[in-house]
Amino acid sequence: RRLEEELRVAIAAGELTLHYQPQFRLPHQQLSGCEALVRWHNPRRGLISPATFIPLAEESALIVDLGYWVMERACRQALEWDFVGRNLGMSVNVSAHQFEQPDFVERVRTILHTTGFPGEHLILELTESLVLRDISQAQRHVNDLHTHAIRIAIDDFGTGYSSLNMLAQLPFEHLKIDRSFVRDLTAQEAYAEPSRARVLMRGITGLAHSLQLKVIAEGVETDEQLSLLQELGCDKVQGYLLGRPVPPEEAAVWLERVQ
Ligand code: G
Ligand code: G
Ligand code: MN
Ligand code: NA
Repeated sequence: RRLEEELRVAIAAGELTLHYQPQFRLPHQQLSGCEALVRWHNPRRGLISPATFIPLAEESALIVDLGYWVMERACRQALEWDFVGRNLGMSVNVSAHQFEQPDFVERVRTILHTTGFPGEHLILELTESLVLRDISQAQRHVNDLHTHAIRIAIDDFGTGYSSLNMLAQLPFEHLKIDRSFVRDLTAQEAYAEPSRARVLMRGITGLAHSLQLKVIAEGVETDEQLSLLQELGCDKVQGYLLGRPVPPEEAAVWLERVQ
């Protein structure tokens, strides 16, 4: 309750910032874009993780305002970094509550209009649990987003229980493999079965490609994971190995890695 109140004030007071984590295309590891990740610097509490305050914001209408704030900020940043001229994509997370607003697409369109950022450089990351709550609304929103050339990624793929159902009904562009799968590829624990994890990963990429979807793996932390993912047909990668989420002033390190 109190934290929620503080978060409301924080948005207005400009205490939220965005960090950006690079994404790379395989096999040559060219930069393909980045994901915007929100951070909250509270003067009293210090840095508060989104893992703490996003779920809190999701309990109220706050997540909606926060979501549009992030989207607009990320679009402006991408323009500043010349994502259009360099053909890069900006990925932004969208919460269930935000996506379910009847005027969702309208608000996104307004952001594109006021910032001047073209929809073809925007990728919205939706978690799979959200989209199935109202499949026909989701289909309408996805179709409307496509008329603005906005692409959609299913985030945390494989962790929900209705992944395949969703793949059947919604035409997305990207499938983002949850990092638990990436971890399992090279897991050393006694209970782990990396060989099964690899078969599963190859199956998922094959399935995705048959549906014309690109596969992006998140949470890539080691060279071994990276080369396995490449071998198993993954199209893009994101993770600490290739770049942590950083504030905009530190993004120059990877922004120059464009071919
Ligand atoms: O960046 P980090 O790993 O700390 O993020 C923790 C969680 O918060 C992740 O699940 C991530 O998707 C989520 N998150 C980060 N930024 C945003 C945002 O702008 N909007 C939403 N809805 N979730 C976010
Ligand atoms: O759920 P979502 O994919 O939006 O979450 C992104 C979160 O994953 C961010 O909070 C980011 O900090 C975190 N993250 C990014 N790369 C890695 C990684 O290589 N390992 C781990 N453990 N977390 C990562
Ligand atoms: Mn995400
Ligand atoms: Na994820």
